[in-house]
Amino acid sequence: MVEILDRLASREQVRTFHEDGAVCVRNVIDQHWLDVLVGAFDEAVAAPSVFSKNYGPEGAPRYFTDHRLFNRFDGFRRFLFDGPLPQLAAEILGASRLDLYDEHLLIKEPGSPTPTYWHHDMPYFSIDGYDLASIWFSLDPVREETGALRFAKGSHKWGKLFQPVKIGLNEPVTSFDRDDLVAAVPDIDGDPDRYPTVTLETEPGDVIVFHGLALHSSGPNTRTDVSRRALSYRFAGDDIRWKNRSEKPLIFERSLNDGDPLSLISEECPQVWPRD
Ligand SMILES: O=C(O)CCC(=O)C(=O)O
Repeated sequence: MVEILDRLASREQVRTFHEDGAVCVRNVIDQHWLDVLVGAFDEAVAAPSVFSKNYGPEGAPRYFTDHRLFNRFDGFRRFLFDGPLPQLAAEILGASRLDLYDEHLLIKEPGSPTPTYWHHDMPYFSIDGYDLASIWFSLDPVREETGALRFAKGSHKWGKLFQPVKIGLNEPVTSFDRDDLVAAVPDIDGDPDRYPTVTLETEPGDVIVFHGLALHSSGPNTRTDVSRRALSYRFAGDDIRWKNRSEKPLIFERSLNDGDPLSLISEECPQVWPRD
């Protein structure tokens, strides 16, 4: 384990992540990095990749998403390798090494009517293991009415993998062939006593760290004057290995064999912690 002198997460925040599956850490990204990212977001929106999508209905303000940013845009590259997020993820996971699995841009434009339906991330990804943390943040202040993330507390410890859904539609993604997927996410909103939730509203600079098995959702962006420009990094820790879940991985051009380490595709999944 690399010794970290200036820690970014308190013991209490680490405990909250492991107990609830999600924690908000305030003021992690400084103004310099936020300015870099504003420019990088503009460049990414202007040059979508083959993986970009609009999750929302045609003609409505978009729920625009894309992946694979660091090797196309210098601002994202610098932020990934020189910014604070890998250290934060390593502290919270207690990881000795982290590889990037995915970068996910998620913009709910002003007035975007599209919610993010309840899901957890692990079954969408071509990996197995437990040490997977996502770090989500927005360049804009995020409130419940603009699409703040909600989490089902403790759901990462339910020991279940739920059927992936198209997150703007709540329809099953049919290409997955896992036999250990439990049919559907339960009705979390319909039974708040059984499924307590937490909504995490953020300011620019705040980040939410959540476990790859934590169920989460968000509402539409009901404000017509504010965007919700968000980015979610997926950091894979010590026990994560490749696992084929469908004919073709969702956000990769090629596959590995089950059990392979991500270091075999370090161009797409570079080591981000420890830093060289
Ligand atoms: O931004 C959202 O509303 C959803 C984010 C999400 O599902 C994720 O980061 O895994």
